Amino acid sequence: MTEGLVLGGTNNLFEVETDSLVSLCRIKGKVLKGAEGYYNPLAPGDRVSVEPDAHDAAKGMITALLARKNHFVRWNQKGCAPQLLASNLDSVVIVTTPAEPPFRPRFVDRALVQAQAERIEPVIVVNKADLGLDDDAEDRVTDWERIGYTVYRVSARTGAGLEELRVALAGRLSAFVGQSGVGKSSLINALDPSLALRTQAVSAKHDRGTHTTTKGVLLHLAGRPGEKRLDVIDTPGVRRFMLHDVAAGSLALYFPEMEDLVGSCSWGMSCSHENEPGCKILEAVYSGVVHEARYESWLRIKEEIETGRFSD
Ligand SMILES: Nc1nc2c(ncn2[C@@H]2O[C@H](COP(=O)(O)OP(=O)(O)O)[C@@H](O)[C@H]2O)c(=O)[nH]1
Ligand SMILES: [Mg+2]
Ligand SMILES: [Zn+2]
Repeated sequence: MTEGLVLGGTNNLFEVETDSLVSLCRIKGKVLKGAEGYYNPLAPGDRVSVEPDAHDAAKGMITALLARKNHFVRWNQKGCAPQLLASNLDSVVIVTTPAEPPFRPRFVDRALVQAQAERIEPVIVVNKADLGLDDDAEDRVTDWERIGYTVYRVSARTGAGLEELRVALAGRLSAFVGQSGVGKSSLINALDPSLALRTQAVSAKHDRGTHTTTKGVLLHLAGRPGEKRLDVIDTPGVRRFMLHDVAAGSLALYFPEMEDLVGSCSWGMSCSHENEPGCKILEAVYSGVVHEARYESWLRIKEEIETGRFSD
């Protein structure tokens, strides 16, 4: 029995790395203990026990899932189940763009909440900075920085900002998440030019990227000489990021600028923060401590959790 790292896979066939050998593995038996209830049983970053095939070193059987440190999940509405995007992360890199596809700050706000709920450090990457940020994008990016998030403004195309990002990710396992076409694969390529991931032009017709990455994959990127390597997971582009396992009542705890106000409203913990007099969160919105757009994100996510319907 050897311990292996899941690099990728679909259905019941997974690429598992043991030492430096990658083998194609199936799950032994019908269910993998600890992996029940998800859209997919395993994600890149998972650690598993592998029984090597006695006759073929390129094959094996997955016999057990080792305990996860954390997992990054989104609700898959079509599949009606939580979808594992990556496991055992040190950081979630939330990639967004000022344009092409259009700036979607609410996607970022949602992914921030999910990362926060899993206690995984989020990092925001504004790719395609070469296209320029308009006032609206600049305003939201500045606000994320103000409330304590780290934001990197980069361009996979020109290479701007990539040095700092690479240094920040060295020695860590990070998952790149974002809508299709924001440049996740391009960024991963640019961080290590020896890789040749497939990137495709944003389809002009739909003004969003075509799905070139249909499954997640874990890649080891070489750092500069003397630098630690970067382990990154390229995740499939998701159009909608719905939350999983976050209760409406605790949502404000995952908004750092609201967190400390929870419980201090006149109506205490029963305040809905929507119209009550003496609501400290509404007061914070009026005084600018909470950005109106962030409050709007909070409202919509709360509505989504309460109704089960995506609201954007
Ligand atoms: N202008 C500009 N285009 C970029 C940049 N990074 C990626 N792209 C383009 O955006 C498109 C989608 O990139 P891709 O990496 O496939 O996105 P993914 O779906 O998130 O993996 C491709 O046409 C890339 O050439 C960038 O920094 N600036
Ligand atoms: Mg891609
Ligand atoms: Zn309140």
